[in-house]
Amino acid sequence: MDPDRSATPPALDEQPTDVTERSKAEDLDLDTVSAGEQLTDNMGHVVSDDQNTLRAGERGPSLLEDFFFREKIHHFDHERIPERVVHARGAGAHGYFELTESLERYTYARVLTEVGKRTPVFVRFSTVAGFRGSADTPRDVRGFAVKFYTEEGNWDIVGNNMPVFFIQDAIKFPDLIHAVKPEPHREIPQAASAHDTFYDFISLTPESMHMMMWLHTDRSLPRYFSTMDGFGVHTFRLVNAAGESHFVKFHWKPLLGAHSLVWDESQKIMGKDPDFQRRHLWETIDEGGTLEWDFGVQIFSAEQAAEWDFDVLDPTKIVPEDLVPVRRVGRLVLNRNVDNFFAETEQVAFMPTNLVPGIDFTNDPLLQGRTFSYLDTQLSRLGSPNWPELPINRPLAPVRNNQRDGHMRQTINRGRVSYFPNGMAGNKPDQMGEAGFVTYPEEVRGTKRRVRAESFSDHYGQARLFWNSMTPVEREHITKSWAFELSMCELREVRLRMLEHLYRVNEVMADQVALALGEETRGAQPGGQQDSAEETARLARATSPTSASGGLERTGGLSLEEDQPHLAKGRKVAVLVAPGVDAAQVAQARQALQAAGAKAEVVGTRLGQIEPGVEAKKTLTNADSVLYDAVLIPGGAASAQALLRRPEALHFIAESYRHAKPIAAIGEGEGVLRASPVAAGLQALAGQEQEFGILAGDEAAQVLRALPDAVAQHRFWGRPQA
Ligand code: HDD
Repeated sequence: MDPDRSATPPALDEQPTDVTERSKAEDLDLDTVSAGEQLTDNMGHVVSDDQNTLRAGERGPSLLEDFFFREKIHHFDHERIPERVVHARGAGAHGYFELTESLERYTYARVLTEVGKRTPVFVRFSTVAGFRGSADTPRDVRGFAVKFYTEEGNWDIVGNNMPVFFIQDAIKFPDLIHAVKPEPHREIPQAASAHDTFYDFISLTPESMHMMMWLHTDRSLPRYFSTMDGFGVHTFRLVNAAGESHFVKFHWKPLLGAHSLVWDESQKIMGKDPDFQRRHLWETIDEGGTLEWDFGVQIFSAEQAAEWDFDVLDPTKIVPEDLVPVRRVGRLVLNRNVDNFFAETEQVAFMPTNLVPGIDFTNDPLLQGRTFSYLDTQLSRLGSPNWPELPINRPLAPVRNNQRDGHMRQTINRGRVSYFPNGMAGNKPDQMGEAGFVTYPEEVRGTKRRVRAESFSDHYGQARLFWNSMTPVEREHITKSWAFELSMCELREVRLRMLEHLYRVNEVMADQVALALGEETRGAQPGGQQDSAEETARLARATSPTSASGGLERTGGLSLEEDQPHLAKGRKVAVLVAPGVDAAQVAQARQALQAAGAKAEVVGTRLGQIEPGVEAKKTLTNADSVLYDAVLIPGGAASAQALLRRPEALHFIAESYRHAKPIAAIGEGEGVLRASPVAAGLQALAGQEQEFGILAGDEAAQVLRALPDAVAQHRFWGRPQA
């Protein structure tokens, strides 16, 4: 406890039930300490010398009685815990959830009925396959886990940034994860699905095909945490005060829209800044900003679900938004960084079994299996059944039960009674019947069998629906991603098995991949010119009939290119400068971007003050275009000359161009742009530059007026490559 605060933890019965936005922060404060003046050991003894062991004689042996030494080394020797078996790499932040529309008609959960109430939350984002020390931006699914500290106990939505999953039954989860993790004989490759064991498994698991289509879009390469969707994945159940049940799918829709990296960029970021996304999360909040999502629900009845040609209990299926639109009923705001990564982000434990009254499970066999795994894993990760007492995990709702003892027990339970029924404590704490969590009384009948329901058997229909709902650019990215990943598989038999599946999803896509793999095509893709405009147009036209889609051929809500909000907020623009740069233009750029919620970062030919008011905290040596959303080259003859002499500056521009990012140049800065390797591309664009995100001119005001909109646009596809 922080000596400055001198707070005393309340006895459990007195813990606050009036949950407010601030209350989790106050709760954590009870265990938060700041560095003090005097160094002590863990027993409170003030330390005289922490840098020299106690020894017999200046050059003699160390003494066993040196309890300061032993304690320090003992603690160090044990300061690692097992990383999460999946989702090991992640970052998190605190914030709140605010309901904007009551769902009283469907549920009696207070968190979903009390409009305007701010419930504290902790959110952790993660990759799945990589180890804890891996990078932020591999091609992978992202975890999106939200813990609501509600007054009725903790509620966790342990979701992903994709709405479906690879497998239909939890018993296959260890197989899936063993296949995707580094291969066991040589522990290669790290944080990558592009290898034999993964595709060996996937090629023999056709139920994964819909999820695999998602994995091969840029959705598996989110730009920032703040530009990715979140999904509860499973169909859950809402129950209202009258005991009526509805099904529900949970969604998180980012205010900034869902926007992604491109594959080449994401690979480079893994080297240039492996902490890219967690840094952006930290810096955004540290600078007073927020990350925000709308909370959406798709609510439907069992009768509606019975009409559809797919099973809503099958986690490899979405409920298309064109069948049931997403209703936005709340918002999630992240606004506070952790004080300590290990104590909070590493020790936080999410469980799909953390539900509150009015929200319930369904019989989705993946969800059913998850009800075991998350409780179980915390024991090996956190080491004791008392892990719910950890500050980040403990609820704000009071905890009163007869559980006692165990490693690292913190709570001091008064009294003689730790059993029920009891006469000595008046049968307290009592079971509350209908006032407690009551399971929805679903009628269930059946014969015990190890089977997969027939209604789960369509594995390609929604994969096709997904392909049909993509734009030409997205189709091109999907095809290239398949070509890359399968080309990394050394075993031809694995590649061929995968191609068979791709042909069942879409023939044009499969032919393109077959071409890239040097295999026979099947006529859907004549010519073999992968990148030609003709092929792109053909890809755009290609659709295939679907099934398991509620009769839809395509649906909204799947594309990253259509119907996404476009805001410049949270974006970072590199301003390339050298001595002699026009400082007024740099100031103007900073202002224009700030007004749109974006940031200008000066990247200099060297560190430090370049001109009055222009300080470079980044340089051409330690920064790179992949870390920015756009680039600006301001005027100033000497600056432009110096930039032209630096190959890194020209590479910066060329790569921004290739990754379809906005490029702006003012005055002499335009000369740098036109002399860079993109010159030929720019010539081909003559007259259409602005349409393709190239803003160049002598008028600073004019260029800078257009820049925030171009930054918001995110990417300008289809530029001619030089
Ligand atoms: Fe899981 C962690 C999401 C299926 C077993 N899972 C974990 C995390 C997320 C998900 C976001 C990280 C939580 C955190 O930040 O601490 N998992 C999902 C989703 C799934 C899913 C969306 C399918 C819809 N998971 C799933 C299955 C099993 C597990 C079928 C086991 C049968 N997941 C685990 C786990 C983890 C975990 C081993 C590792 C660390 C942890 O739980 O706390 O128990």
